[in-house]
Amino acid sequence: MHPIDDTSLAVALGANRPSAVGSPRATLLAVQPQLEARLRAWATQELVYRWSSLHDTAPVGGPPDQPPYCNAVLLVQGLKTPPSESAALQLLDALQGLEQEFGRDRSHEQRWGPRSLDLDLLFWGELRLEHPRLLLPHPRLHLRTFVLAPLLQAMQGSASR
Ligand code: A4P
Ligand code: MG
Repeated sequence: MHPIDDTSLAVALGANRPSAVGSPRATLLAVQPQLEARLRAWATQELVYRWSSLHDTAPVGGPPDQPPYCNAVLLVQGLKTPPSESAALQLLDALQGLEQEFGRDRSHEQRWGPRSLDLDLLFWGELRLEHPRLLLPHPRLHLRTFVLAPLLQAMQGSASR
């Protein structure tokens, strides 16, 4: 088990609607290298990536008839940048840019409804934020098996750079 330390950062991935590249599972596979590249550009340094596998999960909340989700978590380690509000907001911009590239359109969505790609920042070290655009740690992190199970798996997984 690789412990989470005060520089670790985690991103949750979720999808339950097709994107231009295909099914939610195909979307998450296509997103993986792009997310690594965005993180590397944001951090301007080499990072260590620990990925969970892809988990097929039953929807939690939202409309009653929404399709099942594919979920995953990426745990990032080796960051030298100290956690800060401005850097975290830049990272949120990068995550939302990637969501848009995979067809996310928030203007037509219901709360917790179907989406082609959701990228949530779970935590960055011990940074606590209550910014209008960004709450850290993610307020529902501890309530959701579709986040906790892949996070635990990422903590146990092997590393890539
Ligand atoms: N925002 C605030 N804090 C954060 C953060 N830590 N990370 C703001 C990312 N964004 C954050 O997000 C709405 C706004 O939250 C953003 O504009 C951002 O500024 P969103 O992506 O449009 O909506 P969301 O993700 O639906 O919101 P939320 O409240 O994070 O929902 P959850 O908790 O992610 O729930 N069931 C299964 N099985 N798998 C899922 O992945 N996901 C949801 C969405 C519901 N049910 C699910 C799943
Ligand atoms: Mg989200």
